[in-house]
Amino acid sequence: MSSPFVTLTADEAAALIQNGQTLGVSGFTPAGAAKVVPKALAVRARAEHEAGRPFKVAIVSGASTGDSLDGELARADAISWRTPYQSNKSLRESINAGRTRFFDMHLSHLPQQVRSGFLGDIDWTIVEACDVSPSGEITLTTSVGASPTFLRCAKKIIIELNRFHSPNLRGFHDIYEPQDPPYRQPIPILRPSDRIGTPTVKVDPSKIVGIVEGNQPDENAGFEPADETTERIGNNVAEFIAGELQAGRIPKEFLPIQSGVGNIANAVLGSLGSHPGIPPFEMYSEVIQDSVIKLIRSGKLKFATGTSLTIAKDVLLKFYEDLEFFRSRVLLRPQEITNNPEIVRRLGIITINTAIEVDIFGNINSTHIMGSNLMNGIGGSGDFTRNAHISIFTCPSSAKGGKISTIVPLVSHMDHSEHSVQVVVTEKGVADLRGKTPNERARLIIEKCAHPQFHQLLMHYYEMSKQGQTPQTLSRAFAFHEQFLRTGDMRQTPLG
Ligand code: 0RQ
Repeated sequence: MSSPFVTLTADEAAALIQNGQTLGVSGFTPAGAAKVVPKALAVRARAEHEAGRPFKVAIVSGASTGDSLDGELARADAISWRTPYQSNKSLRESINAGRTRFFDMHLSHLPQQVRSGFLGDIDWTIVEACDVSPSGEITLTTSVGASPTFLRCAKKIIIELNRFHSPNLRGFHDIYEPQDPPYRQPIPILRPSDRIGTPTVKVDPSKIVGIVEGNQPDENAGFEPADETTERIGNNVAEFIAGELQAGRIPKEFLPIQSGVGNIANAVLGSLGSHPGIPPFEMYSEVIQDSVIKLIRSGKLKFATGTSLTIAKDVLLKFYEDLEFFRSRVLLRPQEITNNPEIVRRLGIITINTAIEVDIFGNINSTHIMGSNLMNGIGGSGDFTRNAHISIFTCPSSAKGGKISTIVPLVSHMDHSEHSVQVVVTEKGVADLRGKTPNERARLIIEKCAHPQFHQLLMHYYEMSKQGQTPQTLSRAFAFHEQFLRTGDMRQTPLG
């Protein structure tokens, strides 16, 4: 059947979008992100600016996107405000310079906040798809993110039909949008592999203004091979989990794993895969990375569900070659479902996320450098951590060539409080904080996780503060950070 939809060029689609409008875009990481229309929109924004006219749009996505979206639009100074997560250098600069308003939020919250109108109207949604039926059934590509909600709530829809992706992806998505309170029902996922929704997103076809055809791979950056530090962190996590299993604190049937994004997360999964004390397992996570695909092929991972398939181009091409092998082993869901607190708590997920810094009481900063500058955002780490069976945070014990201690007296920004954080792991060791008082936590974190270069300084701080339930010397709590900002090195921090 021929398509009833108008075909547009990327420039024609971009010309429809007006200054001041809000766009809900597909993408969770660069996987499945809209690519060609945002790039054309950046060109349009530059032309408008040159003509002396204002042109900025608001961007709401699933999470981060690719450089064609966040990067091009930020460099064109075309993003008025942005939520909920980003990881693009140009956009980060624009946010930290105050040119783009950014507010962070837990990723599971986003779709409900959009539906409730907290973020205003969504004028357009631009969603990447691998197939659109004449009746408006959309098969998404390598991510689901918040696209089902954008597609339902937006006034108008532009589809990027990306021929790079296999049209046979139909069946890899499980689309389910919960009803909003007070009509919400229990979400009926009892096992990671349960399917509860539909394979496609059904929209009112009259809202589809046009289809832009393209053929572009996702713009995922590859991973660094595991180095000594990330490998040690990975091994420490695997040893800890294997020990918990042996001690009976994780049931013998094992529990699903969630793992964040990045090089450390990739190395941790590699270590879990090769540890003989860890049985074949399942993942209930948000991002499915390269290492996950490797583990599925090896048989160590039985099933993985997430909201994005964030894998390198060559890994994705091989995935498409073996699509039938993966059909029963990989499932993509909306971020509202992968990150849903109800399900995380019900399934008893073991969560593993990354910190920028950790304080001696177990509070975590995942988002800010030296208290002020945004790195990426909280992502799904809060959704998972707060509701985990066991919540683990990892980071190297030092950063910037040893000049920064990631273990500090008090975090310079707090994303996850000591009440949600159970285990801290660096390449030096594991601090199991469960059942420990703040005083016990402080000694344990310094002893097990801090870099030896900072042991003495941290112990000095702890000893000089030793009073009350949570010992703290308020006037020196940020002495490490102040010293870094003054000299570029925390190692000679004066504590007085
Ligand atoms: O700097 O980029 O200049 O080299 O921060 O650090 O060690 O390379 O680690 O890439 O895994 O990122 C927390 C940011 C870690 C990430 C964070 C500097 C360091 C380096 C990056 P360079 P690494 P990663 C999943 C769930 C969000 C929360 C989460 C993240 C750069 O994992 O955004 O897990 N997480 N969400 O040198 C100054 C410190 C530093 C520091 C590191 N203490 N002070 N700089 N760096 N520690 C995400 C989703 O939901 C989609």
